[in-house]
Amino acid sequence: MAGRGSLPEGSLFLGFDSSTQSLKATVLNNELTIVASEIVNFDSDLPHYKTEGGVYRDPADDGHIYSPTIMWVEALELLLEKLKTKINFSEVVAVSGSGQQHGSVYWKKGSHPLLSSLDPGKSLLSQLKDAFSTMDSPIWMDSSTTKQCREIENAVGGALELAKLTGSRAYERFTGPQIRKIYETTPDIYEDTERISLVSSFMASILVGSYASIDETDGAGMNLMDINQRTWSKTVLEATAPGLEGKLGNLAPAYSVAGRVAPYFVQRFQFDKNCLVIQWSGDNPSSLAGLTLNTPGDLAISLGTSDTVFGITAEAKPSLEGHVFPNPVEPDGYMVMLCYKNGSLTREDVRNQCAEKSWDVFNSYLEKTPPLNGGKLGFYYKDHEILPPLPVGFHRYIVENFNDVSSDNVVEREVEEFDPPSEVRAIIEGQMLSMRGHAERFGMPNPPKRIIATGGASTNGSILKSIAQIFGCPVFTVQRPDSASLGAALRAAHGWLCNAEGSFVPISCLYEGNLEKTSLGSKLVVPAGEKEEDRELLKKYTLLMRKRMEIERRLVEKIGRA
Ligand code: XUL
Repeated sequence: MAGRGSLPEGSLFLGFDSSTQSLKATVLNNELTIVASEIVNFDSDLPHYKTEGGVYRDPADDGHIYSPTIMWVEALELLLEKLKTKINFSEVVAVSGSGQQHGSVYWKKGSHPLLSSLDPGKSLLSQLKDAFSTMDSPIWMDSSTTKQCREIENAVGGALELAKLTGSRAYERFTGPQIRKIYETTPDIYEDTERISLVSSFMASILVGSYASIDETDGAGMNLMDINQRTWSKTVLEATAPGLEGKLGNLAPAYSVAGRVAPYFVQRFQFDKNCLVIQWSGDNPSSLAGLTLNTPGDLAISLGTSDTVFGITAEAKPSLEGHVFPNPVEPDGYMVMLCYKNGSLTREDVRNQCAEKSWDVFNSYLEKTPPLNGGKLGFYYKDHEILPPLPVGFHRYIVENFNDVSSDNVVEREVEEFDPPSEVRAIIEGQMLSMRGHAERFGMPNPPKRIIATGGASTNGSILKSIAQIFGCPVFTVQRPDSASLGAALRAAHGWLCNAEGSFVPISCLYEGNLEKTSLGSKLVVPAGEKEEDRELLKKYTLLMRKRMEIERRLVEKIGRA
């Protein structure tokens, strides 16, 4: 079997992450050590787009959130310019990337010749600015397609049927409902589109100078792909929009080769002409690879613009909650995932309102308030939430009598506000209790063997301590919180190796027995509490979690999106 030595001496592997707020790159050498990283922040590095957090919010269409497609093109060019000073592109033997999941790009009829003959004397921006049938890319934060979701579910026999077919019931941010909205509301744009890419396959298309396939993992975030066959589902395609299959192209496994890097990049940035572009995938799937998640009892929690919880499983058992995607690095396996829209931006909002706009103050409040927060439970939705499907709003309750865990008399009363330290603890405990409650309901490991935390907020020790107490398991972190671009660089190496071997090779071949010497190793940051008082605390959190799920269900019945 191939070993780590199979990666050629002196070679580099480049991984991108085209996310909501930025485009990042991580470069690994053949020892799988990070040798460079770089970032373009959309708001501050490309201020002329006037995005906030990388997005536009449409005041005229509630929940409609999108990004300017061309900004991602300009960001790629700028990132390569910045990276040029740090690495020699001619040493890169494979490139891959991850994209925010579900976002889509609409190539205008007649654009392929443009894409396949880019002039290295001119910028990408100047050549691709007219290549799209709409300049607006719907992204994962959008929640304006509830109507289309119900239409698609009804057409295939209900939400559970759609979940069984595609791995998820219809979600507003998923690409199928987004495409249907475009088809219904702006049919001329739909008609004028020759190819629909995901953010992932869009960036790969630019790099190979031709339309790249959608990879099977990110493709499962569209409500269009048959999760068992890994082909487009004719039933759902028909329920979504006419003539769709022709606009989607083929699907491909995440570890396969999308093509060689286009001459544009060879001439303008001195890439080697044999440099392989490995299929790009979604950011959560790439994180799964970067975290080297391979044990079914492990859960990953990513705390970023979105918060996600994910793990791996051998079988696809979709339900009305959560998502099943193919595992990007294991052809027969699956990944399971939950996604929350109110992640870092909402934590930041509470920080700004209650903790003097300072993470230090925020953390000191978290440290000085007791676990369980005296029964204070908060629901904080700065944006319309995905899980549960609740609208913008903050809801606060005080749960009483839960100190006696055997009591049936646990009651809550709604209150207007909490004192600032309690508010800080309430948002963190609330987010984690929701993750635990939904993860258990979706059949994820309970308790997990361990949690690996990643994303920006995974550097916050106070938050990690709460995670360990609420889930009752040890918490690990990785060296860099940006596991998506790291995972993409690792997938570039994996794709390169599979290509060199002529067939699929397990990704662990790249690091087996050596993980700790690479940039991929994880370290224990909060051990599981073993004392009697820790067990008591966990029982009380379990009770509080059940109460929270009950209140949440009532809120959904009252004000949730149907
Ligand atoms: C996953 C999701 C988000 C985006 C963030 O389903 O919508 O996590 O991938 O980039």
